[in-house]
Amino acid sequence: MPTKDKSKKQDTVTIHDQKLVRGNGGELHQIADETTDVLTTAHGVPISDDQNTLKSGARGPTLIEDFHFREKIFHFDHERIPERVVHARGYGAHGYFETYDALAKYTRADIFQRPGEKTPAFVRFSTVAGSKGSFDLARDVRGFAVKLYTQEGNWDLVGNNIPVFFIQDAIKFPDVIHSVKPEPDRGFPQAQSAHDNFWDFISLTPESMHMVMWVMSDRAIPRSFRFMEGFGVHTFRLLDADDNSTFVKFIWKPKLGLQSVVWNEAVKINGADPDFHRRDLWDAIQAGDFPEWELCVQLFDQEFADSFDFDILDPTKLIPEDIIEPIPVGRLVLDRMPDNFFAETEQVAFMTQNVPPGIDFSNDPLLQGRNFSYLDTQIKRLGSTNFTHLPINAPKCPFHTLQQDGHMAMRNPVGRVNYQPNSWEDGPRQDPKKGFRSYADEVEGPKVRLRAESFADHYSQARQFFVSQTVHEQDHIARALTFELSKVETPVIRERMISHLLNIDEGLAETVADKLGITQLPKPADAAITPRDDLPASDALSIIKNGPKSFKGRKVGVLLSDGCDAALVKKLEAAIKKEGAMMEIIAPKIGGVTADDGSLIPAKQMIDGGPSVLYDAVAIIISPEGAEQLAKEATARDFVADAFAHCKFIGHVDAAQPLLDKAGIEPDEGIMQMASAADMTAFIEACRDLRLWAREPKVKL
Ligand code: HDE
Repeated sequence: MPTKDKSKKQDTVTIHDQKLVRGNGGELHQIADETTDVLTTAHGVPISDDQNTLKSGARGPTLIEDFHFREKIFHFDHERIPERVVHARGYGAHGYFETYDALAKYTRADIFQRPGEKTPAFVRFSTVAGSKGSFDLARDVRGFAVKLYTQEGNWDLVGNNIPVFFIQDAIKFPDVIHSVKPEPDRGFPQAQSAHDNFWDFISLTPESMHMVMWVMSDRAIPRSFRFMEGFGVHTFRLLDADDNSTFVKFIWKPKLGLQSVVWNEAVKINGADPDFHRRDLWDAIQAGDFPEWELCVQLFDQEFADSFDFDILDPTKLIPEDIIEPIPVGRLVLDRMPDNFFAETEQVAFMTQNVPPGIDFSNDPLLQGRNFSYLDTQIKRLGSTNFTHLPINAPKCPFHTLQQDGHMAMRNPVGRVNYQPNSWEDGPRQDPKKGFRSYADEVEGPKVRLRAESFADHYSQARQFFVSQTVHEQDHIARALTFELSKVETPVIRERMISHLLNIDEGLAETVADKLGITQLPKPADAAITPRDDLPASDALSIIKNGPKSFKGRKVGVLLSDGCDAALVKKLEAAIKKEGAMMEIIAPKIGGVTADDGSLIPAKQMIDGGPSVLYDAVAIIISPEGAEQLAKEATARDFVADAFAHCKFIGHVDAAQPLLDKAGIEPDEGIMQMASAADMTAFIEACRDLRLWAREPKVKL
């Protein structure tokens, strides 16, 4: 029987007669009074029987008088709140932001004034299209929303892992989202863009072409939240103490480098572990392996904006890092999981309009629309204007509003003053010096519904993205487009997409057309501006060129059998640990294996539950008998065959050869012998490349 953990003392405070418990991060949560071990109703009445409803006789009807039953079921019936209309599936973690150098030259934002200062942060990663219960490895954009609890108010940087967006004007947002969500008549497909409605909309929306190239790349199937970048997307402003403005783009760069899975792997991971990304973050943080990102800024002035090839207000364009180098200004560390998923990850409310003094908006029409949308959506989802009273959303700096009442008001004003100006001494006052000021942008012009001509080039950066990729990444883009369009049932939509691809890269258009069986190439789509083919390739756009330099934070799946070489397992474990990587043991039985020295090595996974798609590299340390037995099992053969097909490094003992042969493995430099400690080191060093891409033409990913 589980016993109560008496060592975990709770830090409680009482405010307005209400007992609150302090969470690990200092935030306050409401709790039931834990001084009693007796189960009570929500009104505090002790309960004598929680197993049976009140009935008229043991076999009689239930009585309406049973207030305990009524309250219990009533509360259960109301447990759900509406899921987010987009980004419904998400996973969050707490941490902090640490400022590097003072940025006072550019901004008065308090968070950037004192080197070394730590600001509490909460981050929520998400997919966009799928519902709350969908799988993690959908081909999709990932949300990267950061709430920074600064000393001058919350700053929400609500970004994505892709630096551009599908549309240029917020008025098109419901359309793009409707098109990607399940089709309204049939209610499917879930969490997928591979269907007619999405590609119909996209093929009729040339401005989405740049984003589509990113979404068809491996950026849309990240290996982990820990290995992806985050982008603020829009151009923002920094304002100094005198309100001088500098334009800024925000980028989060993962310390562990970039990494994605391959599509065939993604499909299998979704079956093997639909929670792959959330489990990965949970495991890393629980193991004390805290993920980190550097916040980088691309700073530029009006003169640059006027001379740049594209409009800096256009959210379908980026500023290549070769043109404006991102400068690191601080680091984000995630070091604590929420105490309660619902209270924190689900109820957190991000809003683009949450900016502190010193940070301001640009006129990007998508950002302007977002500033309008995010407040609205919180009311729908959280049900009250008082959603800022929830601990996860409340500022952690001193604050004082004159707002009052409303549903579920938990922070109620004391005293007489609830208006301004007033004649009383107390109560908050506006402060023109300290307060938030908008940049005094000169605005004039007729009231029109127009798209700026400077937004008209939809293909040049799409092409730049494509030519910046390695051949492997280009091949993945071609395959992704082929897969997605193969699920489209209406031929004209497929052809329309080929006509856009012809404006991006002819070779790409021809490859995709050929795979789709389109023999006659359509005409290139009409372009408002002739697409440029002179934008230089940029290495920052490739994942493979920005991979890790070590195998740190990655996971090796180690397949063992009875009779395996215990000393070798220990050597491998040491090499993995030295690199800062993780190891998970897979065995024919969950109980583990008995090694050659008689020791019992426990397993985390049974072979059926631990396919190799869950790991970055695999090692096979089995006995001759084990190899013979495992060679007969489909799951073991798949374990090896998949690792090979996904270009992973495979370390193995000699005895494993029969299993490798049965799995159809052809030797190459990624299939490595394991007999000594030196072999283990060589194996882990090879793993730093993550995949042996040279194998790819052979296995055709
Ligand atoms: Fe969002 N978006 N969005 N979005 N968005 C929401 O707000 C919206 C856009 C992003 O983990 C909603 O609280 C409009 C771009 C993230 O809680 C909603 C437009 C970018 C999250 C909304 C955009 C994003 C959201 C739904 C076009 C990247 C999840 C629930 C004008 C820079 C935040 C919610 C979380 C969530 C509206 C476009 C990122 C409906 C109208 C571009 C990461 O308000």
